[in-house]
Amino acid sequence: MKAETENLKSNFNKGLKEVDPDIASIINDELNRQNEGLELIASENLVTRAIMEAQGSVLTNKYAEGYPGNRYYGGCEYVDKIEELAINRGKELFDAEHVNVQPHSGASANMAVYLSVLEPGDTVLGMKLAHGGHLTHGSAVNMSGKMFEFHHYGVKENGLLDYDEIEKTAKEVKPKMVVAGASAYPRKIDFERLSKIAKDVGAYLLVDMAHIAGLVATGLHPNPIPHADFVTTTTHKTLRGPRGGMIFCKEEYKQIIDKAIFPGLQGGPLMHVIAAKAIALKEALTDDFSKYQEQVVKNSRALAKKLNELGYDLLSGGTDNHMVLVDLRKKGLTGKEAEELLDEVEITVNKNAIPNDPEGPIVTSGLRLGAPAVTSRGFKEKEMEEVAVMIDEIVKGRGDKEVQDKVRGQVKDLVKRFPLYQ
Ligand code: DSN
Repeated sequence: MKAETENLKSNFNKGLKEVDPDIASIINDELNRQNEGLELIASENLVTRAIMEAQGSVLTNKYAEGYPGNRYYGGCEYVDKIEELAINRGKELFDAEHVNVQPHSGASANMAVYLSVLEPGDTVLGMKLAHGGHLTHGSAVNMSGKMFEFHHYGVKENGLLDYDEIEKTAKEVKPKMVVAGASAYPRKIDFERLSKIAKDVGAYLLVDMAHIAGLVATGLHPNPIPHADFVTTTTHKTLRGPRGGMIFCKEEYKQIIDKAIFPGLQGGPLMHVIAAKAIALKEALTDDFSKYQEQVVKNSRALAKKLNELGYDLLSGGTDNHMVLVDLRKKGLTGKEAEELLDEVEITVNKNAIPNDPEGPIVTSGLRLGAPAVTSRGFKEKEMEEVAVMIDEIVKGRGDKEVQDKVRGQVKDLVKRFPLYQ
């Protein structure tokens, strides 16, 4: 028994490779995939070593149900300091009165907001998933759609939000809450107008700024916080932090939001993730981060422009943010086919529905491309143009092994010039 205990304890200071070579080897494969491929998924990014270090720290051992200074566990003096830093940095970065940094994800952040002021069966108006909204904005297969009576707005044929239509629908259905924000919308969103629409019908406004949080933090997209009752975000997209969520609100809603997260929806906060969020927020307050976000938008625009020149239809004709939505119908292949073809040459993208898509959600007629991750590794406009040409070659030369080998080689050469984690 004693020998067994000693054995167990001796594992404590061993490295991953020794304790679990299977997992170590798979992580290494994933590292190589990230290093050697072109990451164009619009919702992904590449975090700094400091963020990864905090996530892999002893903070993972600590329970801290409650909030700083008011916990249900002892030994919280250090995690309190960490959470306070995260809160203060979040408030400073987004000019917010209150922030809750505990949501495990954007999905739980949204659910907590619903639970804070809505009753089951209440009417809510959000953006259609098939037009760029999010699963948690009332999709029938999601808890939000099952618990509340969601009505939906979408985009016009030209891919732009139709604010008059949203206003008309709001007047008809009289929602208790309007949900704004999108997972696939390449243009600026007029939060001021949406706030007016919501106020006129006596509804709360929730803005989910998950995709554009990094742009908002650096003034490249108007900040929804002055216009909305609640603003949610993930921390891992343009904001370039660890995977997780946050909720911003006015001081008057602080108590109900904090209660909705804990004890309403979640138990113990993930303190290692909150530390990593605090680091990401500190990084986001720097000039370097502003320059990075400016480059994200320039890169996304360069990609859009080149694809356009190569004959691709883009939703809304271009982009104001970090993403480009491609309508592939004219090119004679589906989103699923394009995603798979590009995957084979280490270009990672995701298929995406276009408004009124003739294909179902598993196949789709579009692609969503994003600049955040490749910009993190140092790509500029010139490289984005090269990427557009590679995508076009793969689409045009589908089934041609020579073309595939050539582009695979080009991807290798390109990423070698911009090494990532070494
Ligand atoms: N927000 C989704 C995305 O944009 O990929 C994930 O839930």
